[in-house]
Amino acid sequence: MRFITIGELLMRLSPPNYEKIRTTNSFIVNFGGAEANVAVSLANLGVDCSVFTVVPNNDIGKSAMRYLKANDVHTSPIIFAGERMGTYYLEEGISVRASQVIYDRKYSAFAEYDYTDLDLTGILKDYDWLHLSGITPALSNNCKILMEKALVVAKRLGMTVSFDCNFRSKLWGFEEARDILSRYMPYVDVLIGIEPLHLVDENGHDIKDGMSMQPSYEDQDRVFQELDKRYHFKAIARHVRYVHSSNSNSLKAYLFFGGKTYESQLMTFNILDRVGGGDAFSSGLIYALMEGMPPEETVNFAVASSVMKHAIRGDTNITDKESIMRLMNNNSFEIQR
Ligand code: KDG
Repeated sequence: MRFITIGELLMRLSPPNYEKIRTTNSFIVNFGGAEANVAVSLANLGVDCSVFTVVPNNDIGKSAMRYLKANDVHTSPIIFAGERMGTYYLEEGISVRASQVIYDRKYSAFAEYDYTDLDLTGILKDYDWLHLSGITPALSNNCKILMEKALVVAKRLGMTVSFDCNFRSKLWGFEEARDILSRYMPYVDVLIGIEPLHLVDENGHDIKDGMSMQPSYEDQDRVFQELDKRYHFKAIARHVRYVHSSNSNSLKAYLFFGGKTYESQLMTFNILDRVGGGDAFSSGLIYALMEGMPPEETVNFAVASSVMKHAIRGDTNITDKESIMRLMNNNSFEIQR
């Protein structure tokens, strides 16, 4: 399986030792971007991965390329153009203090590029799997055009398309996101996350009504079944977080596969760096689906992959399959179902 993702690669700047952005004198450089995070994690699991993005042709763009190459991600589809590398600042939270993200990505090379004449068929034709996320269309009208083209081309080429809704309230409003992302669903095979999708039944009622952020198995199953009736996904998955403090969470996930909903074990863990936990869930899920793991194992592998990321500094799950398996099989975690 050859995997490619399309999305903005971001430079991350974070003060050391839980210092505040306001008072620090130095920043640690990492690279992130939700879609690239998935590619880097998958490449570390041994999958053949490429990223399509646009970065400026300067030393910042080159440093970002070095990061991808160092993680065995192919960079050949990447375009060098524009002026600005999308950047974000991360102030890590601790104890009672929440973390803080400040985006500095407006007018970035990726957001500003004109994709109208881009030969996406030429770029995607050699790949089997395309991963996209709801962050890209939030960035600019050019990026909305890119998303629509990518979905249509991927379907025409018979690729498997995974899509992580990844709603970012700092980038766009809930209603715009809901309307645009809902239109993508007929092109998606593997859906990750269900917010902010618009899911109404024949009577115009939202099928998510009454469903809490921490749903019961029955509620989750009902929504997955309804979603599947409409779009016939290959798989639908979401993870559910239980926050205990800034530095301690529990995580579990639900997977809909072959007409049935599976619930993972609940894993409780301490947090070193929470950023990219959702992307590590996606990479674990995609990897398990590519490998043809049974659904019970797939959902547990995806959760363990995300849990592992929380113990790694930076946005990506730089780890191997054996470490995730070992974590997944550690019986000290509470089994829910
Ligand atoms: O999911 C992790 C991402 O949030 C991080 O890498 C930055 O891509 C990013 C974003 O748009 O928030």
